[in-house]
Amino acid sequence: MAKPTQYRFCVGPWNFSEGGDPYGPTTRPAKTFDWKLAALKELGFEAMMFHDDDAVPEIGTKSAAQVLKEAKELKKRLDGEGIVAEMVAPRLWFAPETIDGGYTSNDKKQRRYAIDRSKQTIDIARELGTDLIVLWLAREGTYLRESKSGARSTELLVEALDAMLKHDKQARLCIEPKPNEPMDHAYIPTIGHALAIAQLTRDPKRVGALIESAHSILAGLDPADEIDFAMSFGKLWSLHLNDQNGLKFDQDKPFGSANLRVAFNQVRALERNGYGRKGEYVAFDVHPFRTTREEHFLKHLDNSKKTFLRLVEKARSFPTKEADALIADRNYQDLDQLVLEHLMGK
Ligand code: XUL
Ligand code: MN
Repeated sequence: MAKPTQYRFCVGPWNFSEGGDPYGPTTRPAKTFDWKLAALKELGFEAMMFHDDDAVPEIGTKSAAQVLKEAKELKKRLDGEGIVAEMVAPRLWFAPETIDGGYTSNDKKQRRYAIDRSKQTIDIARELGTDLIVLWLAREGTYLRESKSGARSTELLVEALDAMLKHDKQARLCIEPKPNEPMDHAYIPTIGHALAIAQLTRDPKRVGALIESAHSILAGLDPADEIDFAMSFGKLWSLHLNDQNGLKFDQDKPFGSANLRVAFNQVRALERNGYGRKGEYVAFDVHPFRTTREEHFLKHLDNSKKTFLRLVEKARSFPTKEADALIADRNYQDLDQLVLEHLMGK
């Protein structure tokens, strides 16, 4: 039997968020990068994930040479703290050039911008010592179905992925699907879509996926099934655990906060497929509740990690023999109760 996985944890600077939402201003003061780095270490996280402009702030105002210089400096800073850069993701939803999407924009100049910025992200990742590029395809979709062609958009997405694969022969592209928000409909809404589009690219082996629990739930799916499916292809290269209370806006709640059983089943899926054995990190893409006081700023991260580790224990101590006997007897009624009793504990 394989040795139990020692999970390693990751978080992004955006997860120390200040409580602003579309209806109101921030509720906590912004923290510096150094503060976040120290906090992450204190909480026992070993890696940080970055958007291109988390790694190099105000990236749009800097020359290519300056961007690489700052990426190098960041790498030194991270090395000094013993923190790994897990991935870099191009932020293709903020700039005026990406108002109509990046790779699938109807404007050719804007598509060019998106591809160039993605290539620069790959260059930053190389400086930071990671080959993992995460693509959350935020605005690659429509507000209005008739405004873009789905067929043409699929072609354009493949062109963009190919351009990135060609730019660097080592880079691995990790698609993070989400079915909606900010768009009405996104073009890569599920893991199935991500893995299918990989097959149309020039190097399918280097196109994989990142599952975010909340995004699967927003697609009406069980994230545990998404994990099993991606891992059957050997293509789950990163993970954003969090929680989501039904089909609403993307909530990024602490892991297990809305549905402990759904969280438990995600952990079981990770365990049975050996997630983490090839060095993959468990990242928590969680945010503090808006009402969170400054002195409780880090609780959502610490609590997500605690819950995850408790659920690992629950997955490892699950009474498998008893469950197997109930399954053989088609006694799903008692199987259901067995799961509940196990989660509730004595
Ligand atoms: C958006 C989301 C992003 C990605 C990285 O819903 O999850 O933060 O994880 O771009
Ligand atoms: Mn995410």
